[in-house]
Amino acid sequence: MTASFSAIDHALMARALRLAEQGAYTTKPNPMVGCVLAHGEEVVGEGWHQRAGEPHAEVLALRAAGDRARGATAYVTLEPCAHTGRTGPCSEALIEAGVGRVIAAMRDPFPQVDGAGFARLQAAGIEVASGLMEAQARTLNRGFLSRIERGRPWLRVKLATSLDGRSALASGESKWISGPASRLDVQRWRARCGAIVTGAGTVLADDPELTVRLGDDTPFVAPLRVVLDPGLATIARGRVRGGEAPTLYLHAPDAKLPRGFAAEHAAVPVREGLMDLEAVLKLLAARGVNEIQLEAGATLAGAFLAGGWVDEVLLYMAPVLLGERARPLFDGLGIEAMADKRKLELVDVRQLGGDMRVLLRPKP
Ligand code: AOF
Ligand code: ZN
Repeated sequence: MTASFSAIDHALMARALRLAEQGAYTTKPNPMVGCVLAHGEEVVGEGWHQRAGEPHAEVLALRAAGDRARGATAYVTLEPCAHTGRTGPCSEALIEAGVGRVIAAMRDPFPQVDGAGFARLQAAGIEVASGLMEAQARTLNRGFLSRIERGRPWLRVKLATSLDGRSALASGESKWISGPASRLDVQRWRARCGAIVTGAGTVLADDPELTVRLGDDTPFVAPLRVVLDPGLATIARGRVRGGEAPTLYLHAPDAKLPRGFAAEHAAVPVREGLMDLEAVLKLLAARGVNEIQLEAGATLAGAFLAGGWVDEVLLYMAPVLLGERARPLFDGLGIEAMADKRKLELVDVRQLGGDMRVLLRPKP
């Protein structure tokens, strides 16, 4: 189904991808999807999926195009759906509107679609091609794809570090290493994710609220706050219990639940004093979490990294020195020889205020 694509095709798919991205804070647990309808270079309708339960991108683009959808090419960042979920099948809507051709960036691995949308379009005599700007589309929806294809959310670790690679003083004090521009940027990454995960140690040391505060009225769907607290040591304290977002406590099976404990909670197996991180990830995927942002100390961040669960590292490096007694970024990596060093790949580097932001992906 891969075809050769023209420069116009590329430009219009790029436009559809930019539209899709507008749903970054609101489509969860659904993927971000954009759609452009065009005759040649002339765009006659466009749309993007805004919220789960609301119309899909194609439907909005078809509405905008009206009669001009007939004979148009539809550029969609994900295979049009074939199922009747919270909304009707988009492949059917495209057929009814009489579009002439459908170009998708990628197939939708969602089990109820997974090629069935393409098949339906082709059965109706519509020319279908897929694979245009697929890498970009996969990057955009890395959270959704991770949940559907791997059964676990995409895991991003957010860290603030000094120039000498330290994340907190020996006392645990860490406020503030990075500057205001970095801290606002963190809020945008929080708004994207389905869950912000932290540990009991961070709740006790930093008392974070773990809500999204964008500083304006940009709409977002609040991420679930998750506290990994084997012994439920923090349930009676912490700002994480306040604010406008749900909180989930994950604890050891033998943890004692205090009488009248009202917060949502679930037991997760514990091995050698540490929670089974794979079980944590599975549990969150089952709840529809596409992207996790881990905001925790060196112990938990190190455990996730050592376990091979980290997909992305979002690092804010401030030009300050905290000295040799301060804490590292990741504990427990057990590196003794150069041959054991952990390698990461640079994805993006930029300056934010007086800090440097580095996005990295661990190498397998
Ligand atoms: C599309 N266009 O814009 C989106 C699609 O619960 P529903 O009915 O909204 O269905 C959600 C599923 O539909 C989601 O998991 C994904 O497979 C697909 N999303 N499909 O044709 C869209 N957002
Ligand atoms: Zn659809």
